[in-house]
Amino acid sequence: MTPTPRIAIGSRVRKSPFWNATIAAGATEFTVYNHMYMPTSYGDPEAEYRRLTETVAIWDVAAERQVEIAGPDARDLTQRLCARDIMSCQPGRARYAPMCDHEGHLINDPVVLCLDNDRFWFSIADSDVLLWAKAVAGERGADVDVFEPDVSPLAVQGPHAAALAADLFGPELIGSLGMFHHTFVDLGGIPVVLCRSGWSKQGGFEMFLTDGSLGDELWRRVTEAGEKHGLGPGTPNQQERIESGLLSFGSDTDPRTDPIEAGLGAFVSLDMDHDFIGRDALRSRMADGTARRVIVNVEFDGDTPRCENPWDVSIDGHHVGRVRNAVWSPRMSKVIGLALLPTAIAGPGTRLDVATPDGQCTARISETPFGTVQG
Ligand code: THG
Repeated sequence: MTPTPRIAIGSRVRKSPFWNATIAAGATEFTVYNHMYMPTSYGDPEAEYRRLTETVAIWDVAAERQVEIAGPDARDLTQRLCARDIMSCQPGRARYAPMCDHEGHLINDPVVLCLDNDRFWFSIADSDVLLWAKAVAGERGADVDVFEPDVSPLAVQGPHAAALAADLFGPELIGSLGMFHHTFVDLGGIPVVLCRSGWSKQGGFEMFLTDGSLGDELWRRVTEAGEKHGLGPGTPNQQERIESGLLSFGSDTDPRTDPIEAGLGAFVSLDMDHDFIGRDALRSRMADGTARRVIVNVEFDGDTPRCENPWDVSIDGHHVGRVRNAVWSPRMSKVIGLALLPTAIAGPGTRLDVATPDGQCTARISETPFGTVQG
């Protein structure tokens, strides 16, 4: 058997402040995300899924790097960069805000935190938003600073996350912190911005550590407090997020996917008066029906290998699109996945032939969200 290749660890790709802690906790696999290493496994996917859905997991998501925009024009520039209304976003609130290029293609889907009326953080998915934001600011002559602050998110996700957070930060604070609300807190000398957010539908919080030298200390505090809540290590979880319908930019999407095709229509403020990059292109794509594709849920009839490259999908021998992700779903007890297909054929029930590296297999388009109707 050919050996599985390994990714070399070196100084060009940045390490998270939680790197040592994740290695000590037994991380076995990393990916490279925003030019940083990010853990993707601790070697026991079943235990990690159970922790996330039944108790609480701690995730190193420092690779969700921050881009700060600060200064008199910060709100205007942030709005220009985001396809969702930012003008009405108040300090202490955050918004999941897709970003487009001038052709209306999705280029990132950050969580945007409004820290103050003239200060925003883009907590980014895997693409170079810092360069893009600097270029747009420079070309527009915007009166802002655009830079990367010393900020590293650490997530706790799962049904016991709120009880854990209450132990750490106090029940009053946690009781009053709504979804996508955030606040500056000092955790016994560790400065964090605490936000109720995270890339799962299990509930949870993200602690944006604002002093990268305190990574080990924050990890230790959280894991000690988490012991009685059943906390253990985990990572952004492909099984749960596909079951729950959360987008993975760059994995589910290709370079020409627009946010409507990606299922983010609810987070795009197309009718807003304020202009944003890609608004006109998106409006005309919508008007002439050229938003021709959509990401659909699929259910496979049997097992599949790991989806390391997109798999061609055909119907009656005609190529129609690609499956971009497939995982075993504990909730559905079958392999489920996501495919980018023409809208015209994307109705639930449509049968698909999928070419995997192990051979042809069959699948059907299922409902969104998964499990809502039995077909
Ligand atoms: N947390 C932070 N930064 C991030 C992510 C995160 N940056 C990259 C990546 N994740 C961005 N992707 C998402 C995708 C979905 C959501 C958050 C980040 C999300 N969606 C909810 C939903 O779709 O139901 C709620 C959206 C809403 O109501 O506005 O939470 O996880 N810091």
